Amino acid sequence: MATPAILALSGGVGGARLCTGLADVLPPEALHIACNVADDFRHLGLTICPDIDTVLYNLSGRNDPAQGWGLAGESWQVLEALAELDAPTWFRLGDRDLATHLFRAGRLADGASLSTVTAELAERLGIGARLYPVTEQPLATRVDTDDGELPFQEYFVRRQCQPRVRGFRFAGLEAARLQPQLAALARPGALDAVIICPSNPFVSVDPILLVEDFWQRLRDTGAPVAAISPIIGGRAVKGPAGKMLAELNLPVTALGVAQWYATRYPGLVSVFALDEEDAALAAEVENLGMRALVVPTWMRSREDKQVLARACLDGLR
Ligand code: FO1
Repeated sequence: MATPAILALSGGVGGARLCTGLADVLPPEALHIACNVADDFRHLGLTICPDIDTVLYNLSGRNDPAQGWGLAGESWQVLEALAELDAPTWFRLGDRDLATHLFRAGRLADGASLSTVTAELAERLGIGARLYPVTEQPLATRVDTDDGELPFQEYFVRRQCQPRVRGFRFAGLEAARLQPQLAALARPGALDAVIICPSNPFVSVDPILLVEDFWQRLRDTGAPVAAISPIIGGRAVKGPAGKMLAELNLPVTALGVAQWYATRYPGLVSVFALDEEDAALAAEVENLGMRALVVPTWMRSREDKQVLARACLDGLR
C-alpha cells in the first residue's frame, strides 16, 4: 500500500503538540508540516523563526513544556551578558537556543534557503517528518491595535498582548510564493488529508492559508480537511486566541472558531474537532456544513497528543 501523505498546518505551541502526536502515530515519511513564518523577525542580527523552532523542539523532545517555547534545561548566560551591554533582552534567547540561531544564520549567510536550513535542522535533531516554512519570502504579521500598528513580536512578547486588537495585516503576502514542496502537495491526488492544528486562527493559520490562496488549492485537491479548535470551554489553551476573538467581536467558543473558518474559507473544512466539554456546540458546528468530531482536545500528556492525532485521522477517513 502506498504511504499516506498527511499535511499538518501548524503555528507554535498547540500545533507543535498535535504534530508530536501525529509523528508518533504515522510513518515518518507520511507526515508533512507547513509552518507559519509570519511571527519571524530579525533580532540581534539573527533570523528568529519561533514556530518552526517550537515544532522542531517538540518533535525532537527537546522543548520546554512549561514555557511552551524554547528548550528544556536552558541557561541564560548570553542574555545576562547582553544585559551588561545594554543590548535588548525583552526577547529572551537562551544559550542553547542560540546554537540553533547561529546555525541558521550561518547557513542563510552561505546562501541556503530557509527550507533547506529547516530540513537540515530537522534531520540533525533526528526528526523523520518533513517540515516546511509556508513561504521562502518575507511575511510578517502586523497587529492593528488601539495603540497603532505593531510588529507581531512587539505586540506578543514586548507588550504581552495587552493592546486591544482591531485586525491583522500580513506584510509581504502579495509577493509571497508557496514553498515549492507544499505547492506540489496541494495538487489533486497528492494528499490523503489535511489537519489544521489547534493554532491561533488569526496569526498562525491565516498566514499559512492565505499564501497564494493555499486554502483554495487545498480545497480543490478534494482531500478531507480537519480543523481542531484551540478554544476549550470558552478559553484558549495557550496564547491570546480567546482575547483576540473577544476583541474582534466573535464568540469566544469553539463555535466562534468554526464560524471564522466557514466564513473565511468556504468549503475548506470538512471535519471540525471540538472538546468533549463543548459537546453542546456540535449541532451548531454541523449547521455550518462541517462534521463535528467531539474528542478530548486538551493535550497534556504524550498519550493525549497521540489520542487526538488518531481521532483526527480516523475522523477524516
Ligand atoms: N515568547 C515570550 O513570551 N517571551 C520570550 O522572551 C520569547 C522568546 C523566544 C525565543 C525564541 C523562540 O523561538 C520563541 C520565543 N518566544 C518567546 C515565543 C514566541 O515569540 C511566540 O510564542 C510565538 O511567536 C507565538 O507563536
